[in-house]
Amino acid sequence: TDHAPWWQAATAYQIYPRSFCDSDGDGIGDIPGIISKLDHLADLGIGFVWLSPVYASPMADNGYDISDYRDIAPEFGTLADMDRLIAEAKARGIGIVMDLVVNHSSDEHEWFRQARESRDNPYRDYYVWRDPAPGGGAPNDLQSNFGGPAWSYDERTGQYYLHLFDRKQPDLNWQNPELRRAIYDMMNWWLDRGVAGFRMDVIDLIGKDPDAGIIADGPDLHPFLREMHDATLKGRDVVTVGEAWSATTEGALKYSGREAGELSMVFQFAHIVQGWDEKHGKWKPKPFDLVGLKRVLTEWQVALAQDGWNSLFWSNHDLPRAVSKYGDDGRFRVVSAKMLATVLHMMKGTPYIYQGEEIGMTNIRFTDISQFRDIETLNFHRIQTAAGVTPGDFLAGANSNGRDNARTPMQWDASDQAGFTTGEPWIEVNPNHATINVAADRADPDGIIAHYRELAGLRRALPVMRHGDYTPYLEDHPKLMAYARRLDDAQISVLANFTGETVSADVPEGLAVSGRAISANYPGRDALKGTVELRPYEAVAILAE
Ligand code: TEU
Repeated sequence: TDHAPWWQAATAYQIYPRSFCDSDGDGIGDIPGIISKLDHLADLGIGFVWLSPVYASPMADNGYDISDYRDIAPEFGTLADMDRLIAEAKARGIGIVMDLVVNHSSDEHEWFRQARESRDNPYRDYYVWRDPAPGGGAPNDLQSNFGGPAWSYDERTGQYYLHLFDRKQPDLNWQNPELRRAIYDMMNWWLDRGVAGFRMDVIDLIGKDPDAGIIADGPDLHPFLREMHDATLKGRDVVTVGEAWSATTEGALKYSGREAGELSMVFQFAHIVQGWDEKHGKWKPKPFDLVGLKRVLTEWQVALAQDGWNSLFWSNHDLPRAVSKYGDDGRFRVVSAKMLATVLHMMKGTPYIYQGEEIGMTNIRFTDISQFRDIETLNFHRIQTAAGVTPGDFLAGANSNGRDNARTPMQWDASDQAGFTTGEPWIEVNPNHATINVAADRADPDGIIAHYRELAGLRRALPVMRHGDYTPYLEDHPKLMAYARRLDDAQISVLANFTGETVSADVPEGLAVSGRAISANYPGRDALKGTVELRPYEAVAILAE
């Protein structure tokens, strides 16, 4: 554990730049705004920031559609601003991890402009083109993740191009070695500029074989990632995290195993997807099932115990707010936000805080489709209401699981637009910013920020928190989550109540401990033994003494 990489001791923080802090009043967050808030992150004890895309982009998908990988979108700033962000963050001990979106580009990228000119353009093969099916129409029935066919017809050259997301996000053709070389060169260009690593967007899709209908986990995925590693990451002390919705525990080891030579870790989504409806996916809310959630979390903790490394997260820019999904965003908002933090950060892995989670920001309740901005939500609204879903039902689903929940502006203070902008924000500020905001939480020594700061400090200080093994208890209990971490003689026992009721339970042998509460959301508990009464959303982590 002495030689463990730095990112195993780090707490990460995700910034969605569009919604973080606007320095110039245009209603859109920007890089100078981020720089002005670096002290907030340093105070939280953040080790690295995952910065969602800031590259040049027509913003069809808020930057996940890149038109120039070596430039910054004007609404976010300039390359000089980016260099300043990297330097100012570094001065505070914080690394900046860029979002690498290379499964697809924007259709406004120079490569695609060239590619669609003619079938023999040198860039044609940077993208995936196919003839129409023999009887006409799309080459096959692959569907886009944003709804509708994954193929769009391009008049000028009479072929279809593949887009697994919006039609403005054409898939890059990883089978082309020149394209791969161009991406590796670009990655090195950013690494040489001082970025601390990459978060790799939908990286599990790059090895696809669309003719065989294979999209995720294609045959060339791991060979490509090893090649990328050799060409870019090797020998550099950086952190990489691949977004992999398809990852199983076995698959995760292929990416992050010590012999794999690919990535530091992946974002796995099994714990998220277990909460989705089998048939209708995320658009149909399903009652919260703690036993199911624990089963998945435990499976991942156990599978990556000896090798590989977990990422730990409740939320990101594509997901609902943690406290609304897994806690209580009303009466027990503050205690339940702390409970979720303790339970997640005490597990083995690198924890990611999504902006606003550190103050317990909640989902927003929109009443009309016109309030939504997200391309995925708007596309599915069109498709599902045309297929007979009532507007009311769709709204309920979007309010529960839609991506805009995570994208309402960061709530800095109680002023008009929450201190996010002096102008008109690109998406509405949650009206609850009058009470839920950074200034108010900071003013409370017992606030949620203080709780997260403490967890980040414990992670740096305690080897058992970083490297201890994980043993679950009370696995079938529908209201409580319990586990112990052990390393040599050290032990941490964690017990948490996921309900707003008082729950009493007999502490199982093994979990029982007395010592010191190192992370807790109620005072006065420094032992777990016999029968305990857990208060609403109570969580405690006790370090054995
Ligand atoms: O998301 C991957 C992805 O598959 C999403 O469509 C996801 O399934 C959905 O939003 C879950 O609710 C990544 C980025 O994180 C997302 O913001 C981008 O829109 C997408 O890739 C395309 O780049």
